[in-house]
Amino acid sequence: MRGLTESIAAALARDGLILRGSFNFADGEEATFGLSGAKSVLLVGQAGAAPWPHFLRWREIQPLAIADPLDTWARQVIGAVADEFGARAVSPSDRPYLPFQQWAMRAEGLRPSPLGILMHPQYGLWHAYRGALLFEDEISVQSAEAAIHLCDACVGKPCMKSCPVDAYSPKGFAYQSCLAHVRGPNGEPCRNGGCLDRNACPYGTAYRYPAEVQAFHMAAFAGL
Ligand code: B12
Repeated sequence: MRGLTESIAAALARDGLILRGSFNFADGEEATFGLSGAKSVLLVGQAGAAPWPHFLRWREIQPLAIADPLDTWARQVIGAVADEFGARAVSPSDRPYLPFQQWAMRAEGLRPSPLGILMHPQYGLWHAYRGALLFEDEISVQSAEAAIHLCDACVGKPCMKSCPVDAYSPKGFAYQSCLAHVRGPNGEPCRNGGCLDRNACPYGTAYRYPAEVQAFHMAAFAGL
């Protein structure tokens, strides 16, 4: 018989989504996030742009004006899986923000790249989190070992050298400089093909999002 996580993974795969590791809250930790009752967390996300065709098919039958369509789609499909398996779903866009990256570091043993995006040993920078399934019963989870952190071996750090306005630096992400450039007259390459620094990363290139997908995310980020 298939185990719970295998059955959930199969349900998520219908929409191009995958399980991204799991962990159990320490006693009382869930309450600090306003998630009383939750014991186990299963992260849900994507490798590469696998959900994109599923999202597009859904988008075609939605009203033209719909706020945050990708978030809305993810909430619907992950919410349906939560209902099917007796879980509660939360989203990375829920307010106040839940610490999805910290959860992912815990669940998958990842560390941040110099860009802030977590570096995955297989997917590089081309992955994301779309939700989490919370269970009231403790699910037996395998504790994550530290993943190989590819940035440690990357000498040239092209991700720190490709942005025309040096938005990423050891001081963090200069979000306003990035926005001004992306929206401005010289921002067309970023608008059409995504963040130049992210695209300069040599790892996980087989999972790189197509230009169309990157343009969609950039438009959402820059409010275009
Ligand atoms: C707010 C936010 C932003 C803000 C950051 C403002 C700021 N300086 O705080 C802005 C709008 C700038 C932003 C941009 C992007 N973001 Co963002 N963002 C978030 C969001 C919704 C909340 C972050 C937060 O405050 N969490 C609460 C704290 C307590 O949790 P945390 O785990 O400790 O948070 C970590 C992050 O905040 C991180 N961080 C701080 N500043 C920045 C800046 C960037 C660019 C990133 C990636 C992370 C990051 O450091 C914290 C410690 O680990 C998260 C989803 C989530 N719920 O976490 C996505 C998230 C961090 N973003 C993500 C991504 C991919 C991006 C982009 C790179 C791409 C995009 N979405 O278009 C862009 C960058 C634009 C570009 N040049 O391409 C992904 C990262 C996935 C991964 N593989 O690691 C997340 C997890 C969303 C997701 N659905 O997967 N983001």
